[in-house]
Amino acid sequence: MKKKISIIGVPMDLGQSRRGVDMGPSAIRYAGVVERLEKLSYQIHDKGDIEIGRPGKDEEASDDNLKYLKAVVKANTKLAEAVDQVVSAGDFPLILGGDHSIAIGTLAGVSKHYQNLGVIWYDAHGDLNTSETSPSGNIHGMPLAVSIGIGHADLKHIGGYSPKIKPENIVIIGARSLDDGEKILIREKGIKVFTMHEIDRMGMAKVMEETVSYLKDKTDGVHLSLDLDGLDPSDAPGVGTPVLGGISYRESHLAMEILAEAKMITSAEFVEVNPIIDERNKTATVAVELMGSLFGERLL
Ligand code: HAR
Ligand code: MN
Ligand code: MN
Ligand code: MN
Repeated sequence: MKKKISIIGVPMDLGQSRRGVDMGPSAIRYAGVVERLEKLSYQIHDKGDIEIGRPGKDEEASDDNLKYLKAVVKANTKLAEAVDQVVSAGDFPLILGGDHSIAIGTLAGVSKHYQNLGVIWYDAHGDLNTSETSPSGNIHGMPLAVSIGIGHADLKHIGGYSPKIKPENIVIIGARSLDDGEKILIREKGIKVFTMHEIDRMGMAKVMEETVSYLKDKTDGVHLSLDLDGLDPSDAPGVGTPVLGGISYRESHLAMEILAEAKMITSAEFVEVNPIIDERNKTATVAVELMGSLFGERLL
């Protein structure tokens, strides 16, 4: 029987300040995600988009440095339910963002199905802020903290339980823009991080091999949360918060290929594609190409 992948789009951009990532799911679909994965002989079920709606004008402002908190909670609650259903049905959930705050809902839907879910966080950022440490109040800078049980109660308790994941089951890859509070949390919790320094020094192959062996024995499933800003802006220009000196296109393919070989990824999301600032849908196209490698495409 063909392995089934269920796609869920989350057209939401309220977790950050630049409008446009709400068009990410469309851009990724137009870049040919369904066709690409069908070629690899998966059975694809595109479940369409989670309905987000328009927030009221007064919704952005928040007393507690959490912009659009209500709207983000609402969207992630719906997403958690949709993802839960996909996993219950035995399908592989592939989530298309949307800003990275949607990882809160994805992980809420996935992690209840595992005793020890691992998470690979492929990102220029740590996304480990809280309302106290966030320089921006943007919730897309907080989802990893929320998922280990640190942050606003309404965010933590999406899905009805907290925490979703253990700090020792996380690997961050590609970090190069970490806020002070995030650095403290990383040290305090002992979170494994391969910054750009380690990627340059060790090479991506070694980084991924160490990631795989770090997670293999202690997890019973691994979620890949891939923020396109983990890549260098020259390869992925269509992101809201680009940071120079990122992971290359080729290193990213290698990373996905090593994950495919390891057969360890059980759910994935690709987030932060912003078509407004992209160049001819380049970033969405890169996302689809990386999905190809993740799901087993080979050059020969
Ligand atoms: N760390 C900064 C903040 O919290 C910037 C976060 C940008 N985050 C993303 N997701 N694009 O990784 O505001
Ligand atoms: Mn991110
Ligand atoms: Mn990022
Ligand atoms: Mn490839």
